[in-house]
Amino acid sequence: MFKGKARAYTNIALIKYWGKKNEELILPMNNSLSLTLDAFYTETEVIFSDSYMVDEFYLDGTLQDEKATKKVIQFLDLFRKEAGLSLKASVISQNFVPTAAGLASSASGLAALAGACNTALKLGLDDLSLSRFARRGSGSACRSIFGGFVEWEKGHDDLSSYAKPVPSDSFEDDLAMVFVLINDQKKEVSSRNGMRRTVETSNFYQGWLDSVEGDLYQLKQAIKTKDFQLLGETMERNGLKMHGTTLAAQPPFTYWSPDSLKAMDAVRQLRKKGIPCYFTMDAGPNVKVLVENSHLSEVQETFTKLFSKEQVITAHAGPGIAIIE
Ligand code: FM0
Repeated sequence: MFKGKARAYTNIALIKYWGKKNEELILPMNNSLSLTLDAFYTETEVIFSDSYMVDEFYLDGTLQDEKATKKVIQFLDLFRKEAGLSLKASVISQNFVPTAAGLASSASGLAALAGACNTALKLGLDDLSLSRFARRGSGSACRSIFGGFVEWEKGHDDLSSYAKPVPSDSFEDDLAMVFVLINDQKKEVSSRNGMRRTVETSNFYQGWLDSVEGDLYQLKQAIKTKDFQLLGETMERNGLKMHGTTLAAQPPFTYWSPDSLKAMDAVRQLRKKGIPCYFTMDAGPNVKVLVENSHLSEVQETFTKLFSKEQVITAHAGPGIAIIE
């Protein structure tokens, strides 16, 4: 019997990963850059044993169906191949999120599973290799191996596509990210399907590709010089462009709901009042607001009033993957 357990934190991209050039290997079209956060994480244990007849996957105490388990099985296969064994496994995963708000993240989940497999099978993979493996589960998971600011180098093949920490002289310790949780009835387009449809059909996708490198350069400059305004403006612009591409897809779609617009507008109003804060969004209606700790209370107050206390969650920079037990 081989056993391992790991914890990984979720991350939010300031420069987005949007589009793959290789679907099987999950090689992205562009580099991305994220901040790992302390408020949401996953703990995953894996046990490989000859007493299991099939792979099974428990998430938050519930045995998962075939579809959810299939992704996990394919991921386990990568590690079984690396270790040269064929034992079936049981995967027990727990998401730690402040509320049950649909924030369960594939990034933290697959990063934690990668770490657990590495320990269980005594593979001795270093963090860069672990990042490559996590990438095969879900692209954004490769960034959750590391804490703080993290860049995913798109690379050109399996070996060259991985994440690494961005030197920052602890700039991230000055920052907070406020999550505005927006309830939405709409059925979401998954990030996987959304980016595929965009790459294949959106006339705006080329515009995304043409400008993302410039955004990344500016964002790295902002980190280097600890320039919060440049950081925020670049993040907000990049996120808006990503969401712009979906409107020109065939068929078109958007992740924005009326309350997302309300939150974005509130961020703009706060700036007008002299409070520097900036927003970004991912493949769902939630809005994430980046702010310095010195202005955090004003942002929290605004969104608690506009929405509700339960809908506002504050995160700070978080650590990289940890092996537990
Ligand atoms: O995180 O198809 O990693 O950079 O969150 O599993 O590789 O779920 F919505 C924007 C994340 C996409 C941007 O995509 O896709 C980002 C996004 P997969 P992911």
